[in-house]
This record gives sequence, structure tokens and C-alpha cells, in this order.
Amino acid sequence: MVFTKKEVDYSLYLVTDSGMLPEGTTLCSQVEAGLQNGVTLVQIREKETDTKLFIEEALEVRKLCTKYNVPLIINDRIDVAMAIKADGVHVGQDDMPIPMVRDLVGPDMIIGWSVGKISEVEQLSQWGPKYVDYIGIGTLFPTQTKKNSKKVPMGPQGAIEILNALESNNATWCRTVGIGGLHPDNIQRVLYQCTSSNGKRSLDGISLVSDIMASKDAAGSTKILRALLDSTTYEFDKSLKFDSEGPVNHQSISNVIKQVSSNRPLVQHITNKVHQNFGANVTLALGSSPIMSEIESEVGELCKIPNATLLLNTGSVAPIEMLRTAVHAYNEERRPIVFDPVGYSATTTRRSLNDSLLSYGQFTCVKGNSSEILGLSGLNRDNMKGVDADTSLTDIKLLAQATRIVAFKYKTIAVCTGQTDFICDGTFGGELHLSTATNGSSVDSLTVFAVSNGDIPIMGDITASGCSLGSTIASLVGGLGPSGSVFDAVVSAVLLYKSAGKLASETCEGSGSFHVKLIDNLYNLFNENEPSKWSATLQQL
Ligand code: TPS
Repeated sequence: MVFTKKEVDYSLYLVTDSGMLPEGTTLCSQVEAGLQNGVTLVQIREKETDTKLFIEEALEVRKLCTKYNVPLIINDRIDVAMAIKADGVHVGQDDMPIPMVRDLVGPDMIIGWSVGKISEVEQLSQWGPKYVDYIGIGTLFPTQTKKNSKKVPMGPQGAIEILNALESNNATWCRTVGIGGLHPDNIQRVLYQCTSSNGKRSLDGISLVSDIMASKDAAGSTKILRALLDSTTYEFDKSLKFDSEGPVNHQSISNVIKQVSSNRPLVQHITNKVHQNFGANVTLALGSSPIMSEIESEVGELCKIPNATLLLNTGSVAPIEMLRTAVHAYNEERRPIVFDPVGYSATTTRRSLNDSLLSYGQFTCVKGNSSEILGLSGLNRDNMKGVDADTSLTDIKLLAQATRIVAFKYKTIAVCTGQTDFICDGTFGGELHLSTATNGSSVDSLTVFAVSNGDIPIMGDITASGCSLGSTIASLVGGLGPSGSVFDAVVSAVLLYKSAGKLASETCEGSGSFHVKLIDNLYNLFNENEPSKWSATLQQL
């Protein structure tokens, strides 16, 4: 045994599959290309290979692993692992039970287990530290590699639940890798989002098959993966800072408005029919250009227009493929996405649709009414009346906590609207760390801000008033220049919208003229740019 278990570096864990090798490559040439460029752990997983050949290949790979000083794990075949003196074994849920594996391999071999359920974490923590050394959490995303898998992809949110279960069951010894459909376009997001709620634990690494084994340039692919793993920031909003310079004040709000006026962002709305016309007018009132496009083939061009921003409102839904393409395109271009989970919790269909969309990408801001944010937080799923907010939800502590949870879970700026609006920044400036997560900054340590302006009940008497706060946030975030602060822009949008709503409610003659006056007041407050005169107030809770 060359390695002690504590020394193992799980950061880039290659699992083999000789069924997908490109022409001109071999199992060993692909593994060696990986080892030369940053693979830190290798697992031989050959489901179709006869024992004799398996052993021959395993001995070759073992030589390579010894040369590069990297441990070797064998999948499923405990006999082969023992025969070739591998460093460890990896077993799935349908393979030999873990206690039997440990009895056979002895105390020093590394044992890995594929885990996808909380009950499996409870089981491994009952066994204690002598049994499972690490788990492969998955499958995270759809994968072509594991044929006939019955598992539904769990997405980052599923992995977070497993990390939380490890913490709540005190399985501190157990290391973790994420697996399933991992590629350069989603790895940083997974590492960034997957942290336990207490802020103490994130994934120790990623494990993958096809991105290296099926690559025509395994060395180049590994280098890309290594660079992503080694960077400590996920810049999902390329030109934008997340942190505020200090407390948001009239000066910083005025700066946001100035940047938006001069940059005139394009705000692509993918939104429900009821909101389209009003949202377009709100966007225009804020010096921005709306485009209501659900054409999949043009998303790639739209997101490249300077200051392009996406508002994704799930009130009525474009084809899911179009939505996925849009989320990927804006993420790839590092442009902001504001997500509005309309009617989350109203029906099972809406909940699973919103959950799927949220698993596709990284969102700069998630804005919902109190029922939606409570639903997303998991604190309360049973209080939806259709897609409207339940106005009886006024428990400030509960709503503030729900906002914190959503901000932390999705590493986003969460906005919860209601009589009082709550805002919480859970982005940690895009920082990501293997293993140590947010260095102990937990959900509970996040600061929540409240925006109030008295009750404006008439807001609920027009259509799309909540959706149009989404348009306002998207305009202000999208209009920021390179020195802008996203958090300042979100706060500015909420203050502006609430102040305009109050003024409109004071001068309107009914809900019809309120509609018009809301646009007038947004237009005037934006163009005057004198935030000291706005009536809505910001308070740190
Ligand atoms: C560490 N497993 C789950 S998904 C998958 C495999 C092999 C395919 C991923 O392929 N955790 C560890 N080792 C394992 N063998 C498993 C889990 C089981 P791709 O990266 O091409 O999507």
C-alpha cells in the first residue's frame, strides 16, 4: 500500500470505459494522457471485459498509476482488486454489500460506494468510518455512459441534499465526488452550488468517464478540466462584481441608474403572455430594449449583444429544449439571467418544471413572491393559491429565512416579494472551493435586507405586476458596466419599483389608471435619477 487514505486527492477522478475509445487510442494511452495532465485518481471500470483481459489491462494501468504516483481503484471486481493489489475498490448499490467487501479487502484498501439517496448516507454513517471511505454522488446529469440506468438525474440540488445528510449524520470522514454527465460547461457550476447548508462541506472532486475516455484529445480535455478545478472563482457574470462596495446608498443607486441609461441593455424576455406587453413597456420606461423572443435558433446571437440579459419567467412555458438552450447560451456568454419561478408549488407539474430549469444553469437573481420563495426553500410547500401570492404570509422571520435558503441553495441573489420585500445575496462573489465550501459561512449567516413602503394592495389588482419587477431587475442588472455591483442593481430595482408603485397608488383612480401610472412613475423616477426622493426604504434585518 503506497497511499494512506488521507493522502488521496479526489479532485479529478477518471473512470475508464474501453467501449468509447476513439480510433487510434487505447485504454492505456487515454489514461496516460489523463495522468500526465492532472488526473489524480483512476478507476478501471470495464463491464464487458473477460476476467483474463481485465487483469492484463489492470496490470498495465497499475504500472501507469505507479509511474504518476496516483492510486488505482477497481470497479466491482473485488477479486481482481485483491489479485493485482489495487489501492481500492468501487462498488455500486447492486454490487456486493459493503460490510462483506470490507471483510474481504481488509482495513487499508479504499472503498468507494455509488450513492444517490439519503437513506444510503444514513446507512454508511451507521457503519462508521471503517467501511466507506468515499462516495460517488450521482447521477448528476443525464449520461450516455451508464446504459440502462434507472436513476433520474438528481442535479446539483440532489447532491446538496446528500452533502447535508453527510453533515447531519456526522460522516465527516467520508469524501465525495460528483459523477454523471459532467463536462467543462457544468463543472464549475456544480462545484460552486454544491455546498452543505452549514457551509462546511463541498465536493472533494469530480469523477467522469466520457469527457476524457471518448476524447480525441484526452490530454487537451484533461488540461481544460484541471484548469476549471484549480480556479477559485466561477465568473458566471463575466463583467460584473457581486459584492457591494459598502451599504447600498443613494450614490450607489444613482450610479446604477447612470450605467443603465448609458448602456441601454437588451432584455430578452421569455415570459408568459399576460406579462409580455406590460413587461416590454416597463423595460422601455427604464431606458432598456425589450425583446420577447422564444426562438431557439437566435438565442446564441442575442446573448452576444453587449449588455444582453435574460429574464426567464415560467408563467407559461416555451418548449423545454428552447429554455435549456437559452440558459446554456447566457451562462456560456457569462451574461445575467433573472429567474422567476411563477407558481412554484401550485402544481406538481410546475414544481418539477421549475426544478428542472433551475438544474440547467446558474442564475444571477431568483425572484419570486412569498409563496414561491417558501416553496423553493422547502420550508413550506402547501400554501399556494393558484399562481398568486398568499397574502396571509407575513411572518417576517419565516420569509427572511426562506430568502436566505434560496440565496444559499442556488448561490444567487434571492428576492422575495410581498408587503415587505426581502433580498439576500448568496453568491459569495462567485468563489468556489473543493471540500471546504464556504469555509463555514452557513445559510444562517447570510444577511437579509428588507424593502418596505407600506402596503400597496392595488399592486395585486393588475396583471403582471410581480413579473414586471423581474423586468426591472433584469434591466438594471443588465445595464451595469464593468465596475457595477449586481447586488446594488437588484436592490435599486426593488426600491425603484416599490417607490413607483406607491406614487402610482396615490394618484390613480382605480386599477386601470394604476397600470398606466406605474409606467409613468417608473419612467420619471428613472430619468430624474434622484434616489434620495424615493419613498421605499431599505433596512438590514
Ligand atoms: C466514483 N457511475 C455513475 S454515473 C457513471 C458511472 C460509472 C457514468 C458517468 O459517465 N461513482 C464513481 N464511480 C462509478 N463507477 C460510479 C459512481 C457509477 P460520464 O462521465 O461519461 O457521464
